[in-house]
Amino acid sequence: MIKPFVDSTDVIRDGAALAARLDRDGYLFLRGLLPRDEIMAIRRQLLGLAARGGWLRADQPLESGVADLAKACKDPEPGYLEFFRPMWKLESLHRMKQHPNIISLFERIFGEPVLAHPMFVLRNIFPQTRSFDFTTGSHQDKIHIGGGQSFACWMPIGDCPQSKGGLIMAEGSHKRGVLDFELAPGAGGLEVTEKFEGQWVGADFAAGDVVVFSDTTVHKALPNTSGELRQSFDARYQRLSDPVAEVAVQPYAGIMTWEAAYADWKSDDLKYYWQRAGAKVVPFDTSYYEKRDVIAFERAEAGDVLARDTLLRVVQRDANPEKRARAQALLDSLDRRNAQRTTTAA
Ligand SMILES: O=C(O)CCC(=O)C(=O)O
Repeated sequence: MIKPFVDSTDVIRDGAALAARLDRDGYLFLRGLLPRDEIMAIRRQLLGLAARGGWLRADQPLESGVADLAKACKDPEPGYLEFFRPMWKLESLHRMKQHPNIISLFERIFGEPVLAHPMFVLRNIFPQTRSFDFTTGSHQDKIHIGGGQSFACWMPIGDCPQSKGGLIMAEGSHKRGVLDFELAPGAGGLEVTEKFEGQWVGADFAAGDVVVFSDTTVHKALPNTSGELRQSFDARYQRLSDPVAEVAVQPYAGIMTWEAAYADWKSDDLKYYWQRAGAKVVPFDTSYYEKRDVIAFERAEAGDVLARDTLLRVVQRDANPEKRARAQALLDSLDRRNAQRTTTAA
């Protein structure tokens, strides 16, 4: 059962009340933090780019965002990244991440200057079908974000009823550090396996509504059963005085360089802003990924396709060339086994 989020919109100007709720529940739900028309303008841009990838039904109006299920794909598949890159570069998205309404919200919560992480995630989640499911499992962001304490701000790009696969939170689950995990099929590729506290809470989101949550709050997405592409945005914020991990000041998942990201931008004010702000960049704690990769290599050796997305991530993102080569070899062998199975079955 999913209970409604506690709505904190009524205390939005009160930094102490916001900080107290965030500490108590591990999240804050805020209606209309961002202007609806700004979100809808970005939605139109993103849908136009999704249509170029053939991701949307050509016989339906573009604004409906109805997905072409035959084209379902997911991060980090190369076919997904090809059409995702032009989306991630959009100046409007990077500007939205620094929206004064978000920055001033965190300034009130922290009572000190804020760093918006340069890295953010844009999601295009195709509807769940019998053969396709990319629903994000229960996880904590700390593993992927590293650094000091950070907080995510998640928002759908457009309206997002629960049936479209919004994010839900395990209330009060943030107090016990990083919990044990396993590989999982959805976005992020991991799922908490250790028992955690907390009632699941959520809401139907309207464009402009956001949920803010801590890097140890357990959260997950609901399945997208709507027939539409669920597009959403999640960025992280922290105290400028805290350390920020290297990975959080790089473009998402190494998909391009900053030079490439900035190539078509009209203004310069947001380029390399964290360097001028004096962000304290520290190495990324890779220990959780090391543990993930041991599990993935073992599973891949046993022929388990669940390891596939982790192997792809290692191939695309790991700094160690030997590890990348091992992941590539295991990926090839998994794909060969799979092809043989399909031929035998046919
Ligand atoms: O949008 C999703 O499905 C996952 C988002 C998420 O887990 C996050 O923002 O940390």
